[in-house]
Amino acid sequence: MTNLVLFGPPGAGKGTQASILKEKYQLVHISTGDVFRYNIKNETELGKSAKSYMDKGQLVPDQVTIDMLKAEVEGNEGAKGFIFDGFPRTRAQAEALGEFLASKGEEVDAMIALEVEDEVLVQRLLERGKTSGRPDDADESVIRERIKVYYEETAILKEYYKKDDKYYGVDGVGSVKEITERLSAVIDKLI
Ligand code: B4P
Repeated sequence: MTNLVLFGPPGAGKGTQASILKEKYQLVHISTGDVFRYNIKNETELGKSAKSYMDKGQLVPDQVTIDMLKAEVEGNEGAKGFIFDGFPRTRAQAEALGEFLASKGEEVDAMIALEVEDEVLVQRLLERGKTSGRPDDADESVIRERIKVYYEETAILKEYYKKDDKYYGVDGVGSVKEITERLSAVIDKLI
């Protein structure tokens, strides 16, 4: 199995690229953000608990997110591998993912990080906010809060995967096609 973590700050293009790469490499794409949004739309208990955090640009509590991720993986038995998009976002989530995959004789093969500067992120998300209907894209202060949370809680995970030589950084600025090519160059060496 191939297990990839697609990493980067909010608006780096994780979801955009994961949707392309899942087809190209026949991997299952799990976006924690998409699963939360689906649950919010369908007014499930999970959605109700996630909404207040997401609308403010904060992270949903670890245990809720970890349990959800495990259920998504369990629901895709027989998969050739996974692209984890938006997960892990904290050290506790990274540890839980490692333990969970180890219990199946698996591991994270690589974290591939999309590197994009903050002002480009803000512009991309404001642009998406004009049409997406996402409350967390509509307001610049919420976008800046999401980027702040990324630096405070998530960016440290680069070091977590670097120590096991599993970290790959990729320039996330350019056309969608160019970035897919950069990511594919890394993945082709792993698969
Ligand atoms: P996510 O859904 O993961 O949202 P994101 O960080 O905004 O997405 P992404 O980087 O995928 O951006 P995209 O490709 O769409 O998270 C939302 C919220 O959910 C979090 O704030 C948190 O509250 C909660 N959450 C999710 N996971 C969690 C976890 N593990 N723990 C706790 N809470 C969690 O691209 C953005 C925009 O850029 C798009 O409009 C796209 O068209 C554009 N774009 C992409 N590539 C481009 C390019 N090359 N050039 C120009 N524009 C580009």
